[in-house]
Amino acid sequence: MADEPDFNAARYLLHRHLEEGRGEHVAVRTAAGETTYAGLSALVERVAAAYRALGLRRDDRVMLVASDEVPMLASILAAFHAGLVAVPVSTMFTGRELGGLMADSGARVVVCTEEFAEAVTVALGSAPEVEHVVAVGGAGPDVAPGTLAAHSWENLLALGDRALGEDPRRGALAATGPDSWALWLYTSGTTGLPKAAMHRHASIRTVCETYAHQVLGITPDDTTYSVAKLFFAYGIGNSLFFPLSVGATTVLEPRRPTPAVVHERLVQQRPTLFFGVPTFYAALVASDLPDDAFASVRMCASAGEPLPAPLQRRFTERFGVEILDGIGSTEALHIFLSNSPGDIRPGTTGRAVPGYDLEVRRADGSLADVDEPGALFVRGESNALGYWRRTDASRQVFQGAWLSTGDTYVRDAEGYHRCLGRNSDMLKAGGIWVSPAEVESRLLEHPGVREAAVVGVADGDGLDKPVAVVVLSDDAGDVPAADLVAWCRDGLAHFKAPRQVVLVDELPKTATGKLQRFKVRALLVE
Ligand code: 3SK
Repeated sequence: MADEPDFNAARYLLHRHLEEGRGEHVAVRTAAGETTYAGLSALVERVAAAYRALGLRRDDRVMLVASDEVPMLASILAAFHAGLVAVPVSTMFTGRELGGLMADSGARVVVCTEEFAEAVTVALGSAPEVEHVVAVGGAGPDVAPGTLAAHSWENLLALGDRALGEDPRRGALAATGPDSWALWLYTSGTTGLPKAAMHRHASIRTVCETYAHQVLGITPDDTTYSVAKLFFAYGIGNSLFFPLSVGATTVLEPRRPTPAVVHERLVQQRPTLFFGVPTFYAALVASDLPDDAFASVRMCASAGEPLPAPLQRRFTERFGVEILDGIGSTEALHIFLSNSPGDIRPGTTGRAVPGYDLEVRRADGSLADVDEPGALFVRGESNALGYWRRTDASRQVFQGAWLSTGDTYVRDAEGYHRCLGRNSDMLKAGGIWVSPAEVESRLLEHPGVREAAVVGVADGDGLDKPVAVVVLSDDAGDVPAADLVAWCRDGLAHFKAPRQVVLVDELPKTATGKLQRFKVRALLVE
């Protein structure tokens, strides 16, 4: 890409549509109304100018703890526009978990919507480098006087207007290149500890031009709707990058997705592309939504964890729309292996997305044969640059141009891939990484717990959920299993908490005292 010195994702996704005559096309639809490409472009310029007026410089981080609404979308695009790094983080984290990410990222600005003000207040206690907090909506976080500057969203926009009035160059697009940092996304995948995968401006274009354009065949006439939120790699692709890359429309919904909420959006906004995860498709099949609820949708996509074939069949029989199952990763930014329209093999994750190369490797690094299980590696232009401040983990996962996905796969003679599970103990719940070690250490903080082991156990739909097996301390007395579930929900993001705690007298171990997780799993499925 040496022949392309300038590339800015905000221009690619947004401003260029004005030059190409799509300024009046609707970019975003919410329950509250519509925003055109021209309106969004002007808003992004104001926010970018405000960031500069706050003193932010190239590559400074802007953390977003926000629900899916226009300010969240505009804040991300404004970070790209101004040459800053957008760091959207999960709104499911506790204040303590968020504080760890804030401190790790070195963010100078945090933008937060009102629902998360309390968690951000706690988080700020461990993040002394944050200088500005922007509150969207009602009351913002509690900020001790003299520690940092608190702004409302309206004040930020007014600051942007003043900055633009004084010097219009404050609104100029930063002279970024394809390799400039654009986006850091925290993931617990592969090694269990949250770490920021650092993505370039060019990677954003890559995921659009590969999966979105060549597999989904997205066009300006599409309207996208994703139950995965913007802070996920899956969600930011579905709800921001893909629709805006072609001048289409995105539907944003700030509320937690439930079948009823999704139904409202389906009826009111008539999306044509729907993005879900297997757990959510299972909830939709179990819901009382009318069979024509998906009438406007031409294609559904699924990722996060393998979609069981019976669930896929039940969904399509009931709602009349096909689901394309695929797999991506935060490190690869989006989906690199997927089924395609007209070429769906239920129970498989399909074939390599055009633009990506896949290898199934044996433990010694040689290529596995057809039908022989091995570790899945992917090579593609959207692979992250590495993890921020995690050299060991980066070297383990990013191996030259290849990325170790951490998944065990088998490929058949026609190139269709089937997931056999993880190479490690990590598990996914509802498509989100859960580190058993993190849940176990929360359980061990309980005064009544002596030992704990957490594993994934398939539910009735064949989807893994965390379940804990616990040995109580001798003097613990009566500790009900439900109290231990509540203890985890108190101290961890809810999706990480075990759905069930089973009390046992001892954990299965080897002669040398090593936990035998396969035996723990066997205990639970007996
Ligand atoms: O988990 C996945 O399959 C996925 C898909 C797209 C983007 C990010 C992720 C983690």
